[in-house]
Amino acid sequence: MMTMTISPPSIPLTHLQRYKTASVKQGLGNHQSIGGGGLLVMASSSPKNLTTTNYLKHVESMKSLPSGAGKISQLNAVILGEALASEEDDLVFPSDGFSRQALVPSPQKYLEMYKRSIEDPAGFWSDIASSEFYWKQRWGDHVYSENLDVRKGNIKIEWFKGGITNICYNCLDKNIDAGLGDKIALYWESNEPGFDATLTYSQLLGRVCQLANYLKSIGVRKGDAVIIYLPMLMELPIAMLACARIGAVHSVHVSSSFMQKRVVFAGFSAESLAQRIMDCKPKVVITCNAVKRGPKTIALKDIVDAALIESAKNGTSADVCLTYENQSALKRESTKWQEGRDIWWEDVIPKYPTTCDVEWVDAEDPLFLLYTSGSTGKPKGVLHTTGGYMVYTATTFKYAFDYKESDVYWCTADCGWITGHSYVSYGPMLNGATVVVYEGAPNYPDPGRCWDIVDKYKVTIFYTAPTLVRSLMRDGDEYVTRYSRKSLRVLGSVGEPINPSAWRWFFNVVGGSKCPISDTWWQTETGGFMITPLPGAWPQKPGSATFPFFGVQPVIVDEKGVEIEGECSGYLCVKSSWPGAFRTLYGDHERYETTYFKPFPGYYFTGDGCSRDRDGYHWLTGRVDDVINVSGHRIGTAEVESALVSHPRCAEAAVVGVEHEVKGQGIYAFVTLVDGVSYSEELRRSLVLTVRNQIGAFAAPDKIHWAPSLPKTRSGKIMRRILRKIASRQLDELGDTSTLAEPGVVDQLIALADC
Ligand code: 6R9
Repeated sequence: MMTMTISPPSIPLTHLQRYKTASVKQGLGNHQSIGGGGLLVMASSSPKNLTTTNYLKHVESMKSLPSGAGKISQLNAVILGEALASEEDDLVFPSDGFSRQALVPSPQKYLEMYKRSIEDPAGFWSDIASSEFYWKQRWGDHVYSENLDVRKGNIKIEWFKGGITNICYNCLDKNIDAGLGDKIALYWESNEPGFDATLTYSQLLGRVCQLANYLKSIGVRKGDAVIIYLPMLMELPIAMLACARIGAVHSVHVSSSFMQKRVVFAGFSAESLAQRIMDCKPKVVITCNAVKRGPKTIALKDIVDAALIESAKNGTSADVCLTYENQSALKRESTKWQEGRDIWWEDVIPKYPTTCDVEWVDAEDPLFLLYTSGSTGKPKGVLHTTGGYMVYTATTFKYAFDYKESDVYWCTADCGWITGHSYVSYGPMLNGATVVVYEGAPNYPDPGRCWDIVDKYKVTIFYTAPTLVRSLMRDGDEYVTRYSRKSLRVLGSVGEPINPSAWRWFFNVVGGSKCPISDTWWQTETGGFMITPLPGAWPQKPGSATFPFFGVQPVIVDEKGVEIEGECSGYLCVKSSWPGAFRTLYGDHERYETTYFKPFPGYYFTGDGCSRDRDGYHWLTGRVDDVINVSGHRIGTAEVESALVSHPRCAEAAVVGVEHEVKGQGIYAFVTLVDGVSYSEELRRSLVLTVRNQIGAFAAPDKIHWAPSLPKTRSGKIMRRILRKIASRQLDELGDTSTLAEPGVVDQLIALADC
């Protein structure tokens, strides 16, 4: 086995220690590891070359669970419809009624499907791909081919190669052909109550085609990159679908964050946008002049202008900046304009025809790039391709939310996040769903806005992030209970571990104890859900993402990369590929292999810690690398540090994550000033502003801790373990400080903790 290239910190066993898990079965016993060999598979319809079925053990515990409900003698269990009255209640069974109508109504049914998906992935996925999607031409002999083992050569993942399709066609034309033309595709709700709009599937197709025709007219071709920097207007999914229709590769950037409540604007800064423009060299940037978030107006185009100036200095400029006039936020007269480059959307797009031929693409042609933080300063351009992503997002959406044609679905994510790609746009639309898109802030004009929207559109599936749940929970139940919410059927959570008390509040108060919660664990890299409840199939435990989705083999390994069985805690990896997996990091396949496949050869390494309890349930314990998860946004500590040290008065900085009541994790920065500079409130503000300007508001440190010097080893490595303990004030757990070059530094830091 290759030597490890990471030195992960020890994983806290918080979940196993903190949460009592009701046992429905004795421990999983002595499983035999089947080792970590990656498979080089060229699969047609033959099963994977597996010698044992031990890999299914982690789901087998479910065999002993009652199928569907019935009053269970199990202590601490409730059935949908009953409130989780105490902290001791830790199993929520689907009711008979819910299970009866569910796509997967029992653990047995899940096991049967899951087993097939693992033993015969080619058969399982090709059955779905051919029955539920349109292919201009079927894929070749191999449904998939993969190598996830760096020891056996380059990492490669391909699904449905040779298959010719188009995801926009599958989202729109195919649904319209099936009779859904007059069904509402998008309900759009403005920041200002009372302003809204709708588009049916046929109308949406018309809008998409107009933009697609325009893009073609300015020379955008298959494979060209298009940067989209739009808030949650209908034009955002329209722009994504238009790119997909003509085979262009979209790259959407967060322009606002629904998830953060108090921070009204939390988008990327001009500098980070410039960095992405330089990386993917788009022909066109699509934006709007401004957006309103709550009472505040944000001039988005100013940010794009600044980014384009910055990128031009480095030799990359976009020829066209297509700008939507968002009239409720800013009139065109007040918008700064560069003649020749800037074009008003409303002036040109409506003139183009409402039909546009589809560019048929290979399943393995790129669909989009999405930048995400890594543990170095440079963001990673995660690349997803077309066919596998299409099949995977649609299928995960359908099963994890137990989708029905009559559902009205609302996901609060911004499309600049992977959640907005997979579960605002593609997954739901591939299923012909009706989707709510909300432009504004969740607490505007007051913290009841979400439930006002739920009632207005009769939302049945509501999917959000724990950070929002926690912040609404703090505002009090009255804002929720004054609305009926009786349409709600299924709730969902994503972005970070949901703590059991937020889960309970979401379940009891928001869902009135009648809605299961799908706590979906997944990543930008995975394209779609990986570990998630199937709401009618098995009981949920507040705070656990439960069991793997079809085709996903999660394994927990120790620091040597050896699989651990049964009740355990370790690093979460995935064995073998799934259709929605990312294929590379744009322009840097080597970094792709190094980051994700070298730490534990034979596996995809997720960067997350995970515990598995004795019932086989998975509990995600957070990132184990140098990435902080703030309100569901991944921020590399190195990114924040490099922004801080760019300040002329900052000599050195070290950033760690700390627990934060609302945001999940907060950013805590230790800052060493240049010699002779003394600390002041003004300097603190100026440092925070530097980070806001360079990365974005969401990355602004919550705390600056003045540090005359930082605790380092003799080889000069900052000991973050100690900084984390100081940041969380766990001063009696500092551990061994003897390897520090200057142990006295620690006392100095503690003394300055509250300055
Ligand atoms: C979809 C998304 C991925 C990281 C991931 C993990 C955390 C996401 C979670 C969760 C526990 C969940 N995460 N969902 N942790 N339970 N249900 O969030 O993608 O922005 O790439 O972040 O978020 O740490 O590794 P992305």
